[in-house]
Amino acid sequence: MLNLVLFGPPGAGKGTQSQKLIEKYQLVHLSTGDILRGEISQGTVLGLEAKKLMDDGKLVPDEVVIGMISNKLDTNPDAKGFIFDGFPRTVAQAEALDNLLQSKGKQISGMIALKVAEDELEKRLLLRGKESGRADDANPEIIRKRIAEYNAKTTPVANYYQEQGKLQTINGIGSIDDIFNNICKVIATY
Ligand code: B4P
Repeated sequence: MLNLVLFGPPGAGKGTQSQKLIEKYQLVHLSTGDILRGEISQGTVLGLEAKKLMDDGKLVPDEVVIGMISNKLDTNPDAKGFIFDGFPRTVAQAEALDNLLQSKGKQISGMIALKVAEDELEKRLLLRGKESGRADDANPEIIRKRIAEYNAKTTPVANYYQEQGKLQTINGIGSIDDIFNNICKVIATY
Protein backbone atom coordinates (compact mmCIF):
# COMPACT_ATOMS: atom_id res chain seq x y z
CA MET A 1 0.00 0.00 0.00
CA LEU A 2 1.35 3.45 -0.96
CA ASN A 3 0.60 6.15 1.62
CA LEU A 4 2.34 9.33 0.59
CA VAL A 5 2.61 12.67 2.38
CA LEU A 6 3.18 15.49 -0.10
CA PHE A 7 4.74 18.36 1.76
CA GLY A 8 5.74 21.96 1.06
CA PRO A 9 4.85 25.60 1.65
CA PRO A 10 1.67 27.17 0.22
CA GLY A 11 2.05 27.24 -3.56
CA ALA A 12 4.82 24.64 -3.72
CA GLY A 13 2.83 22.48 -6.14
CA LYS A 14 1.27 19.91 -3.78
CA GLY A 15 -2.20 20.10 -5.29
CA THR A 16 -0.79 20.21 -8.83
CA GLN A 17 1.41 17.12 -8.37
CA SER A 18 -1.31 15.25 -6.43
CA GLN A 19 -3.57 15.36 -9.49
CA LYS A 20 -0.91 13.59 -11.57
CA LEU A 21 0.00 11.10 -8.83
CA ILE A 22 -3.58 9.94 -8.16
CA GLU A 23 -3.96 9.16 -11.85
CA LYS A 24 -0.71 7.19 -12.14
CA TYR A 25 -0.94 5.25 -8.85
CA GLN A 26 -4.78 5.20 -8.41
CA LEU A 27 -4.60 6.65 -4.93
CA VAL A 28 -7.29 8.41 -2.95
CA HIS A 29 -6.49 12.14 -2.74
CA LEU A 30 -6.97 13.63 0.72
CA SER A 31 -6.47 17.40 0.56
CA THR A 32 -7.55 19.10 3.78
CA GLY A 33 -7.61 22.43 1.89
CA ASP A 34 -10.07 21.01 -0.68
CA ILE A 35 -12.22 19.38 2.03
CA LEU A 36 -12.36 22.69 3.94
CA ARG A 37 -13.25 24.64 0.77
CA GLY A 38 -16.01 22.05 0.17
CA GLU A 39 -17.41 22.77 3.65
CA ILE A 40 -17.27 26.52 2.91
CA SER A 41 -19.13 26.19 -0.38
CA GLN A 42 -21.82 24.08 1.32
CA GLY A 43 -22.17 26.75 4.03
CA THR A 44 -21.75 24.29 6.94
CA VAL A 45 -21.00 25.52 10.48
CA LEU A 46 -17.50 24.04 10.19
CA GLY A 47 -17.05 25.84 6.85
CA LEU A 48 -18.11 29.20 8.27
CA GLU A 49 -15.62 28.86 11.14
CA ALA A 50 -12.83 27.65 8.82
CA LYS A 51 -13.40 30.46 6.31
CA LYS A 52 -12.57 33.17 8.85
CA LEU A 53 -9.24 31.50 9.66
CA MET A 54 -8.33 30.58 6.07
CA ASP A 55 -9.09 34.06 4.69
CA ASP A 56 -6.78 35.43 7.38
CA GLY A 57 -3.95 33.01 6.45
CA LYS A 58 -4.21 31.04 9.71
CA LEU A 59 -4.37 27.28 10.26
CA VAL A 60 -7.66 25.61 11.16
CA PRO A 61 -7.59 23.84 14.62
CA ASP A 62 -5.90 20.42 14.68
CA GLU A 63 -8.93 18.56 16.05
CA VAL A 64 -11.07 19.75 13.12
CA VAL A 65 -8.71 18.53 10.37
CA ILE A 66 -7.83 15.31 12.22
CA GLY A 67 -11.56 14.48 12.47
CA MET A 68 -11.99 15.14 8.74
CA ILE A 69 -9.08 12.84 7.80
CA SER A 70 -10.31 10.11 10.16
CA ASN A 71 -13.72 10.17 8.41
CA LYS A 72 -12.13 9.98 4.96
CA LEU A 73 -9.97 7.00 5.96
CA ASP A 74 -13.07 5.23 7.28
CA THR A 75 -15.06 5.88 4.10
CA ASN A 76 -12.31 4.45 1.84
CA PRO A 77 -11.52 1.03 3.40
CA ASP A 78 -10.57 -0.56 0.05
CA ALA A 79 -8.22 2.18 -1.18
CA LYS A 80 -4.90 1.14 -2.79
CA GLY A 81 -3.32 3.99 -0.89
CA PHE A 82 -3.67 7.67 -0.03
CA ILE A 83 -2.00 10.95 -0.91
CA PHE A 84 -2.05 13.31 2.04
CA ASP A 85 -1.90 16.80 0.50
CA GLY A 86 -1.60 19.73 2.90
CA PHE A 87 -1.89 17.37 5.89
CA PRO A 88 -0.24 16.96 8.39
CA ARG A 89 0.55 20.65 8.91
CA THR A 90 1.53 20.44 12.60
CA VAL A 91 3.41 17.82 14.63
CA ALA A 92 0.18 17.09 16.56
CA GLN A 93 -1.51 16.27 13.22
CA ALA A 94 1.44 14.04 12.21
CA GLU A 95 1.22 12.09 15.49
CA ALA A 96 -2.55 11.73 15.13
CA LEU A 97 -2.12 10.46 11.55
CA ASP A 98 0.42 7.82 12.66
CA ASN A 99 -1.99 6.67 15.40
CA LEU A 100 -4.95 6.54 13.00
CA LEU A 101 -3.02 4.50 10.43
CA GLN A 102 -1.51 2.22 13.06
CA SER A 103 -4.99 1.39 14.37
CA LYS A 104 -5.82 0.15 10.86
CA GLY A 105 -2.55 -1.77 10.44
CA LYS A 106 -1.21 0.81 7.96
CA GLN A 107 1.66 3.29 7.89
CA ILE A 108 3.12 6.22 5.93
CA SER A 109 5.42 5.02 3.13
CA GLY A 110 7.25 8.32 2.91
CA MET A 111 7.10 12.10 2.80
CA ILE A 112 8.13 14.00 -0.33
CA ALA A 113 8.87 17.67 0.34
CA LEU A 114 8.82 20.21 -2.50
CA LYS A 115 11.37 22.99 -2.02
CA VAL A 116 10.49 26.38 -3.55
CA ALA A 117 11.89 29.86 -2.73
CA GLU A 118 9.56 32.37 -1.09
CA ASP A 119 9.49 34.93 -3.95
CA GLU A 120 8.41 32.20 -6.40
CA LEU A 121 5.65 31.05 -3.99
CA GLU A 122 4.28 34.56 -3.75
CA LYS A 123 4.30 34.94 -7.55
CA ARG A 124 2.47 31.64 -8.11
CA LEU A 125 -0.19 32.28 -5.46
CA LEU A 126 -0.92 35.83 -6.64
CA LEU A 127 -1.35 34.50 -10.18
CA ARG A 128 -3.74 31.78 -8.97
CA GLY A 129 -5.60 34.42 -6.92
CA LYS A 130 -6.22 36.45 -10.07
CA GLU A 131 -7.44 33.40 -12.00
CA SER A 132 -9.48 31.63 -9.29
CA GLY A 133 -10.65 34.45 -7.03
CA ARG A 134 -9.45 32.45 -3.96
CA ALA A 135 -9.52 35.03 -1.15
CA ASP A 136 -6.38 33.68 0.58
CA ASP A 137 -4.39 33.98 -2.69
CA ALA A 138 -5.46 37.54 -3.52
CA ASN A 139 -3.51 39.55 -0.98
CA PRO A 140 0.32 39.58 -0.67
CA GLU A 141 0.07 40.28 3.06
CA ILE A 142 -2.10 37.19 3.67
CA ILE A 143 0.24 35.08 1.51
CA ARG A 144 3.21 36.19 3.61
CA LYS A 145 1.24 35.33 6.76
CA ARG A 146 0.54 31.80 5.41
CA ILE A 147 4.23 31.34 4.67
CA ALA A 148 5.08 32.56 8.20
CA GLU A 149 2.54 30.05 9.66
CA TYR A 150 4.22 27.36 7.56
CA ASN A 151 7.70 28.31 8.80
CA ALA A 152 6.58 28.40 12.45
CA LYS A 153 4.18 25.46 12.71
CA THR A 154 4.57 23.23 9.67
CA THR A 155 8.34 22.92 9.02
CA PRO A 156 8.80 20.84 12.25
CA VAL A 157 6.63 18.17 10.56
CA ALA A 158 9.51 17.52 8.11
CA ASN A 159 11.83 16.77 11.07
CA TYR A 160 9.21 14.41 12.46
CA TYR A 161 9.37 12.26 9.30
CA GLN A 162 13.13 12.69 8.93
CA GLU A 163 13.58 11.12 12.38
CA GLN A 164 11.65 8.11 11.03
CA GLY A 165 13.94 8.01 7.95
CA LYS A 166 10.99 8.85 5.70
CA LEU A 167 11.80 12.33 4.31
CA GLN A 168 12.95 13.02 0.73
CA THR A 169 13.27 16.58 -0.61
CA ILE A 170 12.81 17.52 -4.27
CA ASN A 171 13.37 20.80 -6.12
CA GLY A 172 9.88 22.23 -6.73
CA ILE A 173 11.04 24.76 -9.35
CA GLY A 174 10.99 23.69 -12.98
CA SER A 175 8.44 22.15 -15.32
CA ILE A 176 5.48 20.32 -13.72
CA ASP A 177 6.37 17.16 -15.70
CA ASP A 178 10.04 17.17 -14.64
CA ILE A 179 9.06 17.57 -10.99
CA PHE A 180 6.50 14.78 -11.39
CA ASN A 181 9.17 12.45 -12.86
CA ASN A 182 11.47 13.16 -9.93
CA ILE A 183 8.66 12.34 -7.48
CA CYS A 184 8.00 9.06 -9.31
CA LYS A 185 11.70 8.14 -9.01
CA VAL A 186 11.46 8.52 -5.23
CA ILE A 187 8.26 6.45 -5.09
CA ALA A 188 10.02 3.69 -7.04
CA THR A 189 12.48 3.34 -4.13
CA TYR A 190 9.75 2.57 -1.54
P1 B4P B 1 -4.23 24.36 0.82
O1 B4P B 1 -5.47 24.16 0.09
O2 B4P B 1 -3.50 23.15 1.29
O3 B4P B 1 -3.40 25.18 -0.25
P2 B4P B 1 -1.95 25.72 -0.48
O4 B4P B 1 -1.01 25.41 0.64
O5 B4P B 1 -2.14 27.12 -0.81
O6 B4P B 1 -1.23 25.07 -1.73
P3 B4P B 1 -1.67 24.11 -2.91
O7 B4P B 1 -0.99 22.84 -2.62
O8 B4P B 1 -3.11 24.03 -3.17
O9 B4P B 1 -1.12 24.84 -4.19
P4 B4P B 1 -0.14 24.32 -5.25
O10 B4P B 1 1.11 24.37 -4.46
O11 B4P B 1 -0.48 23.05 -5.92
O12 B4P B 1 -4.44 25.28 2.11
C1 B4P B 1 -5.27 26.42 2.17
C2 B4P B 1 -5.61 26.81 3.62
O13 B4P B 1 -6.44 25.78 4.23
C3 B4P B 1 -4.46 26.94 4.61
O14 B4P B 1 -3.84 28.22 4.55
C4 B4P B 1 -5.17 26.67 5.97
O15 B4P B 1 -5.86 27.81 6.42
C5 B4P B 1 -6.20 25.62 5.64
N1 B4P B 1 -5.70 24.25 5.89
C6 B4P B 1 -5.54 23.27 4.93
N2 B4P B 1 -5.07 22.14 5.48
C7 B4P B 1 -4.90 22.37 6.82
C8 B4P B 1 -4.42 21.59 7.91
N3 B4P B 1 -3.99 20.34 7.74
N4 B4P B 1 -4.37 22.17 9.14
C9 B4P B 1 -4.78 23.41 9.34
N5 B4P B 1 -5.27 24.21 8.35
C10 B4P B 1 -5.32 23.71 7.09
O16 B4P B 1 -0.15 25.36 -6.42
C11 B4P B 1 -0.08 26.74 -6.30
C12 B4P B 1 -0.02 27.40 -7.68
O17 B4P B 1 1.27 27.17 -8.25
C13 B4P B 1 -1.02 26.88 -8.70
O18 B4P B 1 -1.62 27.97 -9.33
C14 B4P B 1 -0.21 26.04 -9.67
O19 B4P B 1 -0.71 26.09 -10.98
C15 B4P B 1 1.16 26.69 -9.59
N6 B4P B 1 2.24 25.74 -9.82
C16 B4P B 1 2.33 24.49 -9.33
N7 B4P B 1 3.47 23.89 -9.74
C17 B4P B 1 4.14 24.82 -10.50
C18 B4P B 1 5.40 24.81 -11.21
N8 B4P B 1 6.21 23.75 -11.21
N9 B4P B 1 5.78 25.93 -11.86
C19 B4P B 1 4.97 27.04 -11.87
N10 B4P B 1 3.76 27.09 -11.23
C20 B4P B 1 3.35 26.00 -10.55
